[in-house]
Amino acid sequence: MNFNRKILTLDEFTIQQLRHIPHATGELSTLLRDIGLAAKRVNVEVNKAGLVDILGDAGSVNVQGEDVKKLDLFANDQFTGVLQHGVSCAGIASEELDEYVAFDDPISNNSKYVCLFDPLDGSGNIDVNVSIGTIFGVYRRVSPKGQKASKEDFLQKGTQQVAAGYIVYGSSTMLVYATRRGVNGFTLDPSIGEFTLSHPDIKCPPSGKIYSVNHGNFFQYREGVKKYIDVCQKKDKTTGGPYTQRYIGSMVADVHRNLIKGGIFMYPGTIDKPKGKLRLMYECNPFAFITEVAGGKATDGERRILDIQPTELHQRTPMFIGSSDMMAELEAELGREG
Ligand code: AHM
Ligand code: MG
Repeated sequence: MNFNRKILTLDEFTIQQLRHIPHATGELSTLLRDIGLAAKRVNVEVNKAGLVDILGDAGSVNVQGEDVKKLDLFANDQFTGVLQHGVSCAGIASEELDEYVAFDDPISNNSKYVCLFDPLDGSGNIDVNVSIGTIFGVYRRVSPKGQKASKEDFLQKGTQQVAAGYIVYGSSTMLVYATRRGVNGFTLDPSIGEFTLSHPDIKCPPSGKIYSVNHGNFFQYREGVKKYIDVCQKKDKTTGGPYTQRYIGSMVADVHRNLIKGGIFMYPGTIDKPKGKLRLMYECNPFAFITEVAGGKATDGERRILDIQPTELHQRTPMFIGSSDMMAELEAELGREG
């Protein structure tokens, strides 16, 4: 065993990174630590999801006579709970809640940040043991300190994110987060119960060979998207095509893989759902921020995702995200649409 290798935990790394930022108060590192704590609790439950199913399904009562909570609601409670009881977060918004929640107590009212999250994305995959994840974006509040957070704190453009990240509950559990300084990945070491720095300074390769899209909707996509899927499938010496198609149906796992290996993920609008399925505020914006910091791109087909002015907490948007060269190929096809 190599005792000389310094293994940095999430907390150590974050404190070190943020120490260099002028006027940093440590609130962001505290908030990220809180998220790490909730992630560990959710991880424990995700790992026994199959057992919970045996003991009693959501909405039912387990053998101890306690209510069994759906895992996505459990995750929502965990993330909300750590942020509410921490010192950095003035309020949250979640895929699981219709409205944002402004915490109303003296500490929270003086906190610097708000956090928007999808506590358990891809939760339809839990019962078949496929990777799922948590996605979060952190914004500096714009309302004055000393009072409750307000709607405008939660409806900021993605460019205003101070940090964004995700947790993938997969073959191992990883937490990846970005600030403007870079993207770093931490793998949960179950033997010590700590997230440890395993993927420092993640860069999205400019080109890749993986495209991820729900092919079942092919005939519902706009012309440029269909043409681009053709490009992905063509043998071509310059692009290195045909590319490989990979689609887990869990955005966290799909985008994580493409971020590391290079690739493009698409959730276009369809004839039936012109805005697609994914939510701008807590699914697309965090990934757009992470991917851009890592050197990639994210658009809705026309605009940069991060530039979209939100009007509603739960609004949807088409999303195209990934390696810059592949995004340029896609944009060329979209630009040729009649
Ligand atoms: P969810 O928030 O209800 O879990 O849905 C989001 C998920 C994404 O993780 C994934 O990329 C997408 O839905 C898959 O949708 P589809 O089955 O339509 O391809
Ligand atoms: Mg979701």
